[in-house]
Amino acid sequence: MVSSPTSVAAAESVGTPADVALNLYRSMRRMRALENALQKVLSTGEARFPSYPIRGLEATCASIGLAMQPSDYLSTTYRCLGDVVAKGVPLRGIAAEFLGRVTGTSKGKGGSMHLSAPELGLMATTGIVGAGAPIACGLGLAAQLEGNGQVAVTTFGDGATSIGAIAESLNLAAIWNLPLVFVCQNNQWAEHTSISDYTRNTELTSRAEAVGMRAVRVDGFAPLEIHAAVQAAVEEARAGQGPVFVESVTYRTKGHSFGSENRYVPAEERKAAEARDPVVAFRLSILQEGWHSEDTLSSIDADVDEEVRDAMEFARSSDPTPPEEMLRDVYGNQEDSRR
Ligand SMILES: Cc1ncc(C[n+]2csc(CCOP(=O)(O)OP(=O)(O)O)c2C)c(N)n1
Repeated sequence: MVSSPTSVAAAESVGTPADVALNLYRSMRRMRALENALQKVLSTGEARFPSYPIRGLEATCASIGLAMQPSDYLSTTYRCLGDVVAKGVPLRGIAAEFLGRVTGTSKGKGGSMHLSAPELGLMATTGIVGAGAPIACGLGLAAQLEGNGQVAVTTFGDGATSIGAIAESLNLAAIWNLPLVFVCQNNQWAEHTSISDYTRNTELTSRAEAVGMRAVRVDGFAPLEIHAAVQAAVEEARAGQGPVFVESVTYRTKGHSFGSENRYVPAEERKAAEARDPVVAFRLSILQEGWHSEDTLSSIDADVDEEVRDAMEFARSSDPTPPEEMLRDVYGNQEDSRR
């Protein structure tokens, strides 16, 4: 059964549906444009780095940004581009990190899978499937002990819900009533394995409900619905009412990583998802609802394209991270840790 959000009141607190729609659109458009620019760098061979496409997930990612305060904590995965953009990390720092430049968020030595910007609440980006959840439990516990109203959000794929770390984190968060929101970006594939091939029960909300946590399942192609659910979950967590699990059902329309083939994905399924492209479809529905004009949306598109052009130029003109940087900020480097 698809459960619905218990409250959409929180969504109204950030403006009218037209305001929310515009903010979501801008955020989704920024992700799309940056991803396109980074993919171009890979296609032309200008640079090489691991890249995990977020195409199709933009609405889910954008909802996080609107719901979180800058001081709230986020832990995310290697498929992090959208989450990181949504969290408010400047595009210049993201582009530079992907390209391995000293001006990147992690001085260019983390790369595309290891961005972090603690000053903006982006605490961890990890390539270990499911590892963001126990980190988020720690962040949630810290927030609870500090009592300053901070909330932790963690995002992960559907496959991660079959990892022990997620099961343990859900239980811990529930029993400790942590201010924590679990956002499952259910793109229906775990690398080469489809969801129905690795679990009998594909209603992932049941994983959270089993430990007594409120869980909601939303359509990953419906930006306002996702936003309302995530916003309500964050508000609940902030109010001390405990953790919430949000499952957003979307679809991965590209290969697992840049350059990997996806012939194993049923073509008709992929085509159906492509036809629902959240960025394109949402732009159309904003116009159809009469919320904003073509001029307004085109002006956002132009601003975003310029912002991405500037970010890529900034990254390209920054110095590559030198090898000697690799041993700095390393835990075992005593000289460095004393500074
Ligand atoms: C602990 C661990 N096991 C296995 C892997 C290899 N691996 C990398 S991505 C991936 C699929 C994860 O699928 P999902 O959680 O659905 O996330 P998605 O990539 O679809 O966003 C796997 C198994 C890993 N990185 N970490």
